[in-house]
Amino acid sequence: MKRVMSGMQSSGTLTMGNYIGAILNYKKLQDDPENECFFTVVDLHAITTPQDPKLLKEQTEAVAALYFASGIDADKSAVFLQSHVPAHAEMGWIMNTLSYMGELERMTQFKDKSQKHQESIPSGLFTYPTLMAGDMLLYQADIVPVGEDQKQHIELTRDLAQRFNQRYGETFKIPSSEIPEVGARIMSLQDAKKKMSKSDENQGGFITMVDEPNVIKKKIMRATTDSGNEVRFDKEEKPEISNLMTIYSCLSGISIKDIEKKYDGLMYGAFKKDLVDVVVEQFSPIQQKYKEIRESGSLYHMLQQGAEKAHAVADRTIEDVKEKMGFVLPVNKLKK
Ligand code: ATP
Ligand code: LTN
Repeated sequence: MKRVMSGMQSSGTLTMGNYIGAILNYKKLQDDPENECFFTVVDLHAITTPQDPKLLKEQTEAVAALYFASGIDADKSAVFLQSHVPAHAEMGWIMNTLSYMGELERMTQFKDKSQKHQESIPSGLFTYPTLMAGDMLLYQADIVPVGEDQKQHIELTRDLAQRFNQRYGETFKIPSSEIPEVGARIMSLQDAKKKMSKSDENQGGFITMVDEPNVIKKKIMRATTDSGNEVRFDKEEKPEISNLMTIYSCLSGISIKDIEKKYDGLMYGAFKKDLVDVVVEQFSPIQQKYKEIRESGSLYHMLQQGAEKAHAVADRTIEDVKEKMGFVLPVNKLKK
């Protein structure tokens, strides 16, 4: 059996970038009976940037419901909230003490995100990768499905795991990232130099998984393109249309080459109109299921089921880690 572990922040509503870059792989990995999967909503990570309490609650429930609506199955996988398993915070602290300032300073996500908070950078943004390392290591993950932007964090996790193993004896599996070949970095619809991100202030830059068809249409038709009209994949010269072609390909299963053939001689307008249909067709059934889940009142129970599975693994790891580090264990945890 292989362990699979991943998470998404409840810092906004999931975008098509999250869906293409991560959820599609979650599903593929879940459907392999050789894998045991843990998928979490990382609400403790979400608060590394300021969150309104009411919004955080709503977004956390929405992200969890979207996992299920996308086909992540509560019986096959453990789906849970990070804050329901306190070992995450504990392991995050331990990883924090194991890490060096220099290696955290090199993280590109920290460099990007801290720019938005010039005057007072939240220290949680700086130590974010150590909390994330704890997430993976608690479950002894073999495979971590993520988008391209998280690769550096997983490399750091591997270093921290090796450091721990060397200092305290063999404890952690060394996790590997699984990044899709196509769609690992979906770009903003308004600025092809920026990653599509759910916390972007420019709403036109992203499409969420719960956007209505008319909103999807507006955002795609207004997406920036170059001044030409040839539907041709060229990331350097034509980054905007290439991004839209990537989205089309990932959601329809049609290869980039075949998309080029299909739209040979046609203009951007015709391509964009079809892309609207492709996106709406993909998200409509998910949105229908999402509504049913939100209305059924079963979400909290499904998350409880996930938390129990997560606890069983995470609590064992944290005890082992603490014992190896020389912590005095409470009397009811002492081995007979
Ligand atoms: P935030 O804007 O709050 O930083 P985000 O939209 O970048 O959030 P995360 O919760 O940080 O999303 O990421 C969840 C998962 O989705 C990660 O595996 C991440 O790599 C992937 N992901 C996020 N954005 C994209 C994107 N534009 N293209 C492909 N994958 C993405
Ligand atoms: N940092 C990740 C979210 C995340 C994660 C994880 C992903 C937190 N913990 C563990 C994989 C495994 C992000 O996407 N920004």
